[in-house]
Formats: sequence, structure tokens, C-alpha cells
Amino acid sequence: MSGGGEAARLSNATLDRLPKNVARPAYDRGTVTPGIVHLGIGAFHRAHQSVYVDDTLNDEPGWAIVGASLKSPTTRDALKPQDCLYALSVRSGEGERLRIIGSIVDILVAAEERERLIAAMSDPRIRVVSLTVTEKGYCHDPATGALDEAHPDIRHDLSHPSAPVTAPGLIVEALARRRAAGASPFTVLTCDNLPSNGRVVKRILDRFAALRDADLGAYVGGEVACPSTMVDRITPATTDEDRARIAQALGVVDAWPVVTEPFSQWVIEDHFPAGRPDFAKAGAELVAEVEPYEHMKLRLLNGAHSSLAYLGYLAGYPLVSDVMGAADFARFVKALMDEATPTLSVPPSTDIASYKAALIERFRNPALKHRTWQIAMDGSQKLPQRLLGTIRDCLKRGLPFGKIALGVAGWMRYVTGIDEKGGVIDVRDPLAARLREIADAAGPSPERLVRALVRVEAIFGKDLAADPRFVNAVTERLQRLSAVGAKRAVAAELSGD
Ligand code: CS2
Repeated sequence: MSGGGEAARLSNATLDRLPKNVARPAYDRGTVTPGIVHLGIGAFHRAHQSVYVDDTLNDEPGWAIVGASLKSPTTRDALKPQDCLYALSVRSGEGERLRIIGSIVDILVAAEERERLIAAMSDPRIRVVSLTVTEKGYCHDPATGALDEAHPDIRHDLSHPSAPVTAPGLIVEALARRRAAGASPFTVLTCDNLPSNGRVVKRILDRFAALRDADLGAYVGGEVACPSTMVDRITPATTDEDRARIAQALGVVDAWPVVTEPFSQWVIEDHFPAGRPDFAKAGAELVAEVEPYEHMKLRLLNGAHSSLAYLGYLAGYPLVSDVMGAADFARFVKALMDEATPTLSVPPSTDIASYKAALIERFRNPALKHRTWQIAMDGSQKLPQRLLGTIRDCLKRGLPFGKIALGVAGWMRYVTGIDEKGGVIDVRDPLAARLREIADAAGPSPERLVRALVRVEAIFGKDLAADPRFVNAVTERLQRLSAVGAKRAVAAELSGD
């Protein structure tokens, strides 16, 4: 902002001074009431579900969202002074469209306001508790999908059930309180990138509840619905440059706008015994079976994303759009998706060739500053559903999987924590310390590194470490990566060397 004085803040009171081309809530915010508690109120949720809800509030004012962060107060502290309003910026090569989203009416932080959050979740008006807590927020074993009963936070929540710190702990405690008060359970709507995410979360909640007590286990097992969903909208972390540009365009300051792409997709299994907003009216697809959509998205979009994040980062590209600007990498991403395609059962009315072509265009979006480092985070939690399941299916059917194996080798090189120029990589992963120890113990031999890493059962299960076709394919690729670097390894993979 130029000139002296504080610029005004985005809020209910300043909505009517925004420029005319900025869209804003079509409903009266004073009359909406909460119907959803959402755990994990980060950028993705604010570019996705809360936009669908914003589109329905005019007709159905009883479905506003109470958001929650599990630990960090930063989103609450940024948004509460602006009445939880924020700008959604939709960006592409063609420009930027701004819209103010009003569907979030309150934000709580579990670590500071646990009782208020559990009380909000226990309020009978709440009929859906949804989640974007990232893969690691489920406290499960990524290779099997089962609750990780040895997880320190799960152990904490089992011994302090009324003061939980995890998402499963909070949900089960709220369900127990509703049951005690004679209120019916809410539906649990997971919006994270896990395969069969509804089934995975159901298994985790049923088990956690049963470990608390058998009766509660039977209740949660029998009464709580967890529909599966496929969610898709590429949403990079907001930068200070975004904040400054958006404040300029709005004429008021928004402490935490969200920047995303034009594309948005939400496929939802239609199983909501406690009711739901008319998501279809807002463009979501309500279907009987979500799995084919989830597989397609996880294996094509996210599988390609992770591979280009590791290999692209190693090659020195900070942004996804930079990686896609390198001709070999763009061809490689396409070839990797083609390798995964025969393992998919394509969802009804989907043209897979156009789907893949659209993904390439989305990755190329020059207006999205999506860091390879951001996507590289938490690889231990992402690899199983993005790359390893695909490889398992290829192995079963004798199909080639060399490109995907190079993606896995890229991850192995990345988690050593040292880049191709000898610089330190800031590896963010719940298993980072263990992975680093393994890398240090293996030393410079790619063969030893592969053999040691594939024994991390939480990622690779038991089967892959025991399959020489997998171990050899990855070893060969890691050897090449270590010898000639990511750019040349990608080129060699394409020429079939
Ligand atoms: C990305 C996803 O960060 C990541 O791991 O692959 O967040 C991706 O952008 C979304 O799934 C797109 O829908």
C-alpha cells in the first residue's frame, strides 16, 4: 500500500467498498448458521469445499462452516479480525479473478480451545464433520491404511480420551458426547488424498473407538457414515507477493487470501444419513462409487506431481511450471501417466486421453507459483497411493513401470537430504530423521540405499522389498540419478536406455 496510514481490512463492514468486479457472498451472512465443522482449515479447503458451500448458502443457510486448525493459530489469527472472510484468487495465463468467500463463520484452534471445538462438534446442528488434515493427520500406517496404534499422539488420546489432540481422537470424543446427549451422529467427510479415503477413515475411527471401549466401538462401527470423496484443485501456498497484489486489487488488506487454478472437481459418494448441502448444485458429482475417480486422480495427477517434484527439485527447478518448461520433463510426465493408465478402471464418461492432456496444461499454468519443495513434503505418506500401488499392479500384470520407478528413485535421492550440488535439502516428512539415518548408514552406494529404504515397511509393505524386479528397477534408476543427475536420468529414461 502506498501513502501513509493503515489500509482498511477486509471485513463485513468493508465488503461494499470492494471494486464491482470482485464477486462476494450473495446471501446475508447474518442469517446463516453452522452445519459443518471442518478440521484443517488450510489453503486447500478454502479453495475447494468452502467454495462449494459458499455456492449453496443462498438456498440453504443452515450449512455454514466452523473451521478448525489442530495446532497452529495462524489461520485463525489472520482471518478472525476480518470476520473469517477471505479472497479466492483464480489465476491462469489469462489473468486473475477475485471472489470473496463467506461460508466460514468461525475458526477455532484445537490446541488452545479444545473444549469449545468439541462442543461445536457436539452441537446437534452440525451434521457433517469434514477433514483436510493431510495424509499424516490420520495417524495411520500408510502402507496398510490401519490405525497406527503405536503413534505417540494416538496413545495420548487413548489415555486422555476427553482431551484429544488428533483428528480421530476429536471425532470419536465428539461422537461419544453426542451419543450420551441423545443426539444422532454426524457424517465424517474426508477430503484428503488417500485411496478409498472414506473406508480408510472409517476403519481408523472404528478401531480407535473400539480401543477406547468395546461398546463405543460397536456404536461408531454401526452408526457413523464416512463417504469417500475425490477432491481436486491445485492450490499452492499463498506468498507475500500474492497478498500485496490482492490487497492492491481489493483496496483493502486480506491477511490470508488463497490462490488457485480455474479447474475444480469434487466427486462424492452419496451416503449422508444426517443430510448434506446440495453440493451437486454447486458442481460436485454425487456418485455411488468414488474409487475409480480416486485412483485415476491419485495415480495420474498426484503420481506425476510427486515424481516431478522430486526429480524437478533435484534438477534445480523451484516451480512446477519451470519443470514443465523443460521439454524432456514434460514428455517424461506424459510417459509416466501413460505407464500408470493400464492399471486404472476409468470412471464412467471420462475420456482418459483428454483428462491427461488437461493435467499437463494444469501443471503448465504459468500463474501458479507451485513449489516443487511443497509437493515433495511428506513423501513417506504419499508414495504408497501415488506410485507404489501402481507399481504393484504393473508387477502383477507384467507391465513396464520404469518411469514410475525413476520417480521412486527421485524420492530416495531427495530424502538423503543433499542435493546434486552438495546443498542441504530441507526434507519435511514425519519420517525425515529415520530416512536420513538410513541414508547416512548406507553411504554413497545406491544399491545399499535402495535395499535399506525398501525395508521401511510403513511405506513399502513387506512385498516390494522382497521383489527383485522392483528392487532392481529402482536401484538401476538411483544409480543413474547419482551418476548423471536428474536431467540426464530423465532424458535417458525417455530414450529407453
Ligand atoms: C499435491 C496436491 O502437494 C501435493 O502433494 O500433489 O496437493 C495436489 O496439488 C492436489 O491434490 C490437487 O488436487
